Amino acid sequence: MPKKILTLCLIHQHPRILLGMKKRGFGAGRWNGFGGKVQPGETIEAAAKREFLEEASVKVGDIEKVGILNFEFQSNPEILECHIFHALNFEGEPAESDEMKPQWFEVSAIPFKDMWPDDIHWMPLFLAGKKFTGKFLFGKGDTVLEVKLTEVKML
Ligand code: 6OG
Repeated sequence: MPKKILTLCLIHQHPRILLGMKKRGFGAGRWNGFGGKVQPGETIEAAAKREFLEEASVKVGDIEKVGILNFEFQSNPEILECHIFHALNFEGEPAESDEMKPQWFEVSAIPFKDMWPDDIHWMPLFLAGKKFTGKFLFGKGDTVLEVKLTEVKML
């Protein structure tokens, strides 16, 4: 089964969280964290930082891996292995790029209906500072057919 490694990095400074509206490509029209594909020869952490800088002009400092989620699609044999990070500090003012339009949200007003439908499952763990692994199976129209989510102590 082919596998693609992706990063997803979020800044959560309670009570706010930085999300970006994806303007093009996979997941366009949805709010999400920042990230993308890991390039050959690059560590996953380096990819997470590079993508944040490219997409929002934000230089993240310390990042902590908080989740690994496998996304599977009925219509596609390729598995997306998404490494989720919490950025603990950053430099720079979030700015719009060709790919993302960043915006701060109150955590009580996260726009789940305009996000990937897996987010509502794992975001409570993320916001509570928990670590997790899991698997989501998506069917037609990106409906979630199967959810496996486990809290873990270490990643
Ligand atoms: P590019 O391939 O455009 O980066 N991503 C997902 N994020 C969530 N929350 N749910 C999903 O469910 C996702 N699938 C992919 C990973 C794609 C970006 O979108 C994230 C990357 O940050 C299926 O470079």
